[in-house]
Amino acid sequence: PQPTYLHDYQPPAYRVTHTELKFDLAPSATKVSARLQLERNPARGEEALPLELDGEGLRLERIAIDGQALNPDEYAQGDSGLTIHRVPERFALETEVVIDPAANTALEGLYRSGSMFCTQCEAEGFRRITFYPDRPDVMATFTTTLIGDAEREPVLLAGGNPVERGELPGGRHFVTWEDPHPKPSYLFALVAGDLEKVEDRFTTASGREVALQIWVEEENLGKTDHAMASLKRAMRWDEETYGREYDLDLFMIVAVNDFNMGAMENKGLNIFNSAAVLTHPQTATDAAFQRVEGIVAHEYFHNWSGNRVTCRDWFQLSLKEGFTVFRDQCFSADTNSAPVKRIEDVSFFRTAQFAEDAGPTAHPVRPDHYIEIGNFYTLTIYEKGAEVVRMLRNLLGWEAFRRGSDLYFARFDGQAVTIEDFVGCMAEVSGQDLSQFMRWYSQAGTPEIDANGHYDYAKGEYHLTLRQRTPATPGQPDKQPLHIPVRLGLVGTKSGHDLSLTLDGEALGTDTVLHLREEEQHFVFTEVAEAPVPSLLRGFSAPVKLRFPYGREDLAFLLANDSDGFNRWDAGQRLAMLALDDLIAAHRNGVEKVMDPRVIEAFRVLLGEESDDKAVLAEMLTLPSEAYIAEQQPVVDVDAIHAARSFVKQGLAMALRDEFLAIYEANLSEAPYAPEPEQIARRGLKNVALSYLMSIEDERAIELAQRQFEAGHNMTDVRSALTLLTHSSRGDLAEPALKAFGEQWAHDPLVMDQWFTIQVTRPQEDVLDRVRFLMQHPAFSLKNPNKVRALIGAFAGQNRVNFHRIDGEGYKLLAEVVIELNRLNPEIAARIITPLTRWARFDETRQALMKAQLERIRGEALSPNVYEVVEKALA
Ligand code: HT7
Ligand code: ZN
Repeated sequence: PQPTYLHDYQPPAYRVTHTELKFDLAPSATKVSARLQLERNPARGEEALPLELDGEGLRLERIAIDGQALNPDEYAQGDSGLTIHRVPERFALETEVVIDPAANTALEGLYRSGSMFCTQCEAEGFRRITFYPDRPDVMATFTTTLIGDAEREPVLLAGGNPVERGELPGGRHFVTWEDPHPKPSYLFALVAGDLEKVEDRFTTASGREVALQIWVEEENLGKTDHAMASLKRAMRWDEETYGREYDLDLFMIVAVNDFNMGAMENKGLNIFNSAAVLTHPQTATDAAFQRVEGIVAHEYFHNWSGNRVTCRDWFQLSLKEGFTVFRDQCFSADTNSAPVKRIEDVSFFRTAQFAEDAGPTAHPVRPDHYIEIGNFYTLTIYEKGAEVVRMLRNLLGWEAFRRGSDLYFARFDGQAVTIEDFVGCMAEVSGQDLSQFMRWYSQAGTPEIDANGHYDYAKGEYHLTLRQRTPATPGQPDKQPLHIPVRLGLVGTKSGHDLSLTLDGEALGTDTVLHLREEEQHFVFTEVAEAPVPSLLRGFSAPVKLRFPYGREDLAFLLANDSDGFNRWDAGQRLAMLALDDLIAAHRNGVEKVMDPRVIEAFRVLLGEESDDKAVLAEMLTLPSEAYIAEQQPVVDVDAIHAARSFVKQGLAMALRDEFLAIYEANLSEAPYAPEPEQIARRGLKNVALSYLMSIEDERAIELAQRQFEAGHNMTDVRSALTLLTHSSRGDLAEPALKAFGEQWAHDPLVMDQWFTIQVTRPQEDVLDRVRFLMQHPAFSLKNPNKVRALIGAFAGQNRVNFHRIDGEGYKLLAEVVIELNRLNPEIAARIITPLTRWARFDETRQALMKAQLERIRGEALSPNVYEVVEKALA
């Protein structure tokens, strides 16, 4: 497969002004009739160019221009599309093709999910439906007629408004939909099946009535309340925060069980992975409730940031995804606990995106080439893209940022544009020079800042030096300095308060943003009344690694005194990391491990605090994950990391048993379940305390966990308890609970996903046999992406000690799955392989074992998706 390059971009030779589609639905032979109104694009000059259409796996039955069937010598058909050698300046192209949705296991284009028909067209799925210029800069209005069996597919949905429906002979019926907003093909969608709807209404700020519908299979009718409430909150928030109103009379969400990602923002007809929309207190955890709220909002926000203003080409993917993730993060922060949301987002980012940036598939927020665009729906495009937008917000301030956003939507409404267009609006409204800032989009890798500071007692000055450097990434050996906003405060060691900041004679308050532009910069704060500890990169003001030679006392001080909630948490993480580093070294050297009393004392203080933010406290009590610890090690030693982290957890549990118990008991509640911040925080804190107590298999803790499991009050508590029982060393605790849970929920696929994950993330050594055993379970299927993620993804991504077994059996299992999935669902195969691509981070023995499995995969006939990833991993 050949790469596509950004620098080769050319506008389309022909535009489509209107698209008319007719689907005669049948599982193995759906007939798709298309009538495209086309015209030459003056942007490509006067010359009459051939018409190139994308198309894959289509059986062409008819092709005509302006009603005249084409002769075979007037066009050429290949594996990836069709070329018509000569066409008029303006014309109607008619095609009829036959496709096989039942055989479509890749879940791109039109496919079957159970007995439903549904589509996924982003990024390049539409070409599996009909011949079309399947690129985001071709935008057309759509009229879609769906014909289905009146009994099997009583519901026929597409984007826009329904304009006609009727009966047809042979028990068939049809519905015609019209979408008045020009859209690219990737936003096309249809769903057909036996579905039920839950309906609500929303009145927009300007007084328009919008019907809101969530379509589900009948058994899921009781699981839509939270998604509907989230949708309405998101609609209001986007009006109030960004001045954006919804623009159709109808907004539909459909839940499907087989879906490659979380959800899809198709115009007027969002299609959701059922895991991203269905919730019920008995079946979904607090985390799932929050995830649903975030994803519903994300897809809704795309209606403006993505649909009304879309991407010129797929290199600009972060234009819509980075901006929309930033918007959904802010929405969730406003709706729930803002500091906790930031802590959760950053701890995920620093673990997973930093690892991507340091691995063989590292790429810029705007890549300059790809083989398979499906491989670029990454943490870099989404999450780092959001961090880049957040930096813009921080550099400009909210008001100017909002004006920039207004300008962007007004100027480019109905257009397909570039990242320059977006940043250009921000520069225009603020008058700031953002040219150096643009490097964030073109340069891959995680910048590292080395900070150093000292206090000059005699002069009352604090001197801070910042040095930046971005390590080389594949294809980018040399990096340029970036424009980095470093937010900071100086916390007085005597007063424990933020000190006033004066820089170059200017008074800046107690919290400011430094603009780091050079490789090295010195800042001298004057009139600093007492010796401070610097609180750097507050709120994670830039997606960088910041090093500062903090002592343990400094960190304990910041943990107790920093006014920035995020940095207080971060100081606790840094303190724990110092202790963990020592223990990892001790484990490696076979030296006895000793618990650092300063960590115990810091935790004792936290546990004794009358914290009014229980959610933040729960985060502060959570040790850095094994994955995060691994990120900090030059060579990852999975066993030492696991041993060190368990040792710290057990040490804290032993030293602070009574405090954890008191926290657990103080946060028990009999209140009916609600996914509200205050309740979520209590449950989170209670379950963190229980996890410490269970780490030492304390008899009282076992009793509490069993009672919590059996009480079955809500899935958050049940899942926490079941996980702790299952992950304990006591088979007599695990097996009866797993059995009871498995039997109780055998009918619910989303709960069974949790049952799989809990089992395959056990630390016990025999877990690999269990993974293989569960792969044969009737509820498991390699064709269902949720099942693959719940079982294989969780094992390879979350069970680090067992996936990285020194006999290589974990790697072998993953390779077997990748080889099978490469045939069934290349997009999922190319994602699930990720842990193997990180071989360079491990010891030589594991490196060899992992590379051997990558070579084994390379020996297969590979899809472009897996080929691209494997080639990069072995380069
Ligand atoms: N924009 C959507 C992307 C998406 C997708 C991409 C590739 C393959 C399948 C997919 N399903 C959805 C999701 C989003 O970011 O909102
Ligand atoms: Zn998105």
